Amino acid sequence: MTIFQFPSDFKWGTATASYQIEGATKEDGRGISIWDTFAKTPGKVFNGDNGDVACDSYHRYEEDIALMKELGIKTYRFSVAWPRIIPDGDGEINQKGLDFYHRFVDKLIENDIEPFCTLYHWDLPQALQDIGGWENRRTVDAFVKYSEVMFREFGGKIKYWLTFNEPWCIAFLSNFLGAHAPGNTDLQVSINVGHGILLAHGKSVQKFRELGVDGKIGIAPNMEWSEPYSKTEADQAAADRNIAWFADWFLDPVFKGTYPQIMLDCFEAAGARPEIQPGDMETICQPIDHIGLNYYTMSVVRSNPGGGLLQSETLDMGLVRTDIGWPVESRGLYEALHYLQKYGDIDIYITENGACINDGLENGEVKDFRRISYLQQHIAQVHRAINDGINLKGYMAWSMMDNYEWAEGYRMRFGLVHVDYRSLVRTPKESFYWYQNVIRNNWLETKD
Ligand code: GCO
Repeated sequence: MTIFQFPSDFKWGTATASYQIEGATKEDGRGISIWDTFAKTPGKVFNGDNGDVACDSYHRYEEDIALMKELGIKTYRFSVAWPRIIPDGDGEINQKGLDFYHRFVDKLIENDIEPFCTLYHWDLPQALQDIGGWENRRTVDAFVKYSEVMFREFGGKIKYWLTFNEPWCIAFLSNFLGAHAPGNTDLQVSINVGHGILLAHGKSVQKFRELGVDGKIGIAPNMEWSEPYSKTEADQAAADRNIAWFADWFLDPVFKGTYPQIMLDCFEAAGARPEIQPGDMETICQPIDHIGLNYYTMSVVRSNPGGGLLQSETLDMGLVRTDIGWPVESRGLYEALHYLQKYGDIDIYITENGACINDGLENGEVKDFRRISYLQQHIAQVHRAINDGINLKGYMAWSMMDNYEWAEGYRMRFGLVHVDYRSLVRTPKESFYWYQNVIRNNWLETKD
C-alpha cells in the first residue's frame, strides 16, 4: 500500500456549469442563450435533449450544497449564466438573477465551501449571437460590462475567478467543428471567435485590477495531451501542433502577447489568420493569477499530410476508454502540467477532470468502480506533479452530479452523484464515498 499525502491547504473540489445543471431557463427574467437555441435545433443534440429542466439545481441548490457538505469539498466551481444577469447580453441588469447567485454563494460560504466562479461557460446571450457573437467587438464590450457587474456585486465574497472555460471549445469545437453552439463550420470564424474571447478576457482582467477586486483571476483551457507515434521530426511536429491548438494558441497571447508561429503556419496553409487590430495583443497579455486546467484524455498522433487542418491522424493505441469513448491515460495529465511550466511558476488548479461512466442505479446504488479507478490514477499523477514542485493548488472533479452533457444530451454521465432525470432524485455513487474518503484523509491510498 502506498499513501500519497497532500498539502494541508490543498483545495479538493468539484465542478459544474450553469446550463448543464440549473434548468429554470424561463424563470426570473433569464434571457435566451445560444445553447437554448442550439439544443432546440433538430439534429444538433442527441435525442433533442435541452437544458430546460436539467438537474433543476436553480430550485434544488440547497439540496446540492448539502451533498457538497457531505462530500467534504473545500471548493466548488460553478458558472454564472450571463443571460440571468443581463438577459439580452448588453442591456438592463436583472436583479433577480443577481439575487439567485447571492443566495447560492451565501449558502456555499455558510457551509465553508469556497466559491470558484467561471464567468463564461458557453451560455452566450442569443441577442449577442444575433449581432455576430464573439466576432463582433460589441460582444467583447458587453462581456466586460457583465464581468464588471459581477466583480462589483461579488468581489471579495467570491475570491477565485475564471474568465473563460475552454477557449478551444468556444472557438474551434463550436465554430470550426460545428459540434457545439452556435454550430458554425468555418475556420476563419473560429479564429475570429478565439480572438474575440481573448480580447474579452484581457479587458475583463484589466477591469478586475482597476476595481481592485479582492481575489484572483485566470482562465481555464482544456488540454488534450498528445505524444508522437515515432521519433521522426514530422510526428513530433504533429504532436506539437495538436498540443498548441488547445493550449499555446490561447496561452501564448495571454502570457507573451503573440500567437504561436506553428499554428499561424497551420492556419495560413488553410487560408485563415487572426485579424489583429493595433493594441489587441497588449490588451490580451495581462498578468493573471492562475491557470485552470481541464484534462480528460491524451492521444498518440502521427503526421499525415492531407490529414485535415492539423495534417495529422490520431492512432488507436488500444487503451481502455470511458463510456464517451475517450482513452484513459493519466500520465497525460502529469505531462500537461509540466508543459504549462513554460508559462512560468504560476498557480494551477485542475478545474476539471473526470470520467464518463454510465453505470446506473441498481437496488438504490451506483457501483461506478471504473470512475473510482479513473480518479485514483489521475489524482496519483496530481500528487506526482506536486512532488515535482509544481504549484498545483487544487483539484476539482468533473462533475458534482450527472448533468446535461452538451451535444450528447443526458445519456453521458460524469457525476459523483447520480441524477434520475424523471424524479430529479439525487443518489451519491460509490465514487462519491471514495472521494469523500480521499478528502477526509487528505491522502490517496493505492493498493500496490
Ligand atoms: C468542459 C466541459 C464540461 C463537460 C465536460 C465533459 O468544460 O468540457 O466544460 O462542461 O461536460 O468536459 O465533456
